[in-house]
Amino acid sequence: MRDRRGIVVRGGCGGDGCVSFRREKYIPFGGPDGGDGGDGGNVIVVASSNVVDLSLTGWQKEYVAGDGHRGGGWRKHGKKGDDLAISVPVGTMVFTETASEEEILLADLREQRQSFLVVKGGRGGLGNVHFTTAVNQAPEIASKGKPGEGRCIILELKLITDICIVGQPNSGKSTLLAAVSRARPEIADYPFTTRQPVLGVMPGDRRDYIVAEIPGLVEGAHLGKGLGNGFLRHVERTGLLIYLLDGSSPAVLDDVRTLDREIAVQEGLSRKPKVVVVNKIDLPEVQAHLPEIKKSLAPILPELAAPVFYISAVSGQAVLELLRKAVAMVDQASQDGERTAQSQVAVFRPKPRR
Ligand SMILES: Nc1nc2c(ncn2[C@@H]2O[C@H](COP(=O)(O)OP(=O)(O)OP(=O)(O)O)[C@@H](O)[C@H]2O)c(=O)[nH]1
Ligand SMILES: [Mg+2]
Repeated sequence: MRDRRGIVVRGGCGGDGCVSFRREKYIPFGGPDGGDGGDGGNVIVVASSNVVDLSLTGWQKEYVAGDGHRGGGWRKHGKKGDDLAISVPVGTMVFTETASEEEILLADLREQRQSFLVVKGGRGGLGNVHFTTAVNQAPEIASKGKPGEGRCIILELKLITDICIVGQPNSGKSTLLAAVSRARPEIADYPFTTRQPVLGVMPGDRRDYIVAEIPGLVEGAHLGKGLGNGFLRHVERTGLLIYLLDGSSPAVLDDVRTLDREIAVQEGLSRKPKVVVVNKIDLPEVQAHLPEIKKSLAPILPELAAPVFYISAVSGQAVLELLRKAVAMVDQASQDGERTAQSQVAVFRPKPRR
């Protein structure tokens, strides 16, 4: 999954204006009639739910819109250059880089079909009709079309999800995702089976919820261990985090602490609502240790402000209860988010001019 990419975009050149004179039988000195050139096409970035990553159309680095056509005689205006629409996944952010390598956000495409005009095409040149003056009634000049704007942009995909399952490798993230949604990620008894974020849609009573799983996080992921922590950018815009723990691990408490440390490295993630989930309780050895696990987790739950569930993603035990709670927390978080967004809306009260 390609989730960050720098490209060069360039608007089309404007078409040249035309030098032409009206020549018709019985009309002497018909005057200039050269039309204007068409404007160059614009480059637009459009969010589409049919696009899954930023591979775009291969390894192309420069995206150029169509050039405007030349103007013609009879005051004919040249055709406008074709716009170039670059389709990107929903959740793509468009940045530009300043000279000091600081990234400035230009647009955040959060909704299907939301678009952003990145660069404009050049203006078409003027035909010679515009150059007549009192002293020059037959100008033989027209202006050239302007070149389109050019710019380097960085596209970065940050998935927008409701629930994101994070955990150590092999804890059963893919199994849980497959149990709650139609997604069919690869499930296998070895670490790092999942190497890319996987999305699934979970049908709810009031709406569908997007559930995601990211590849396993190990201790030191922020230093590049395992598959690294680059996938955490996809967790930034989730409503709820599920900390999925392997109940058969010898030290479940250490696992949750490690996981929380790795998550906290990414700014803003430690404030997200969380649910701690201990998986694989169908295994007899986990059942035998369940009282110990519960006791060991007791002190960390208030720290994380998270409820805990003991489930089996394979047998489905307690999965429904987990989902009910998760959905309620997501709804609550989105209501709170709406309330803060409303309270932040700027209200302009312009005073009447005297
Ligand atoms: N007994 C039992 N086994 C489970 C359960 N959940 C997952 N497993 C098994 O644990 C192994 C790993 O499951 P995955 O779903 O691939 O785990 P993952 O967390 O996605 O692993 P990675 O993608 O490698 O990080 C598989 O063999 C699953 O069958 C469970 O509830 N009970
Ligand atoms: Mg997996």
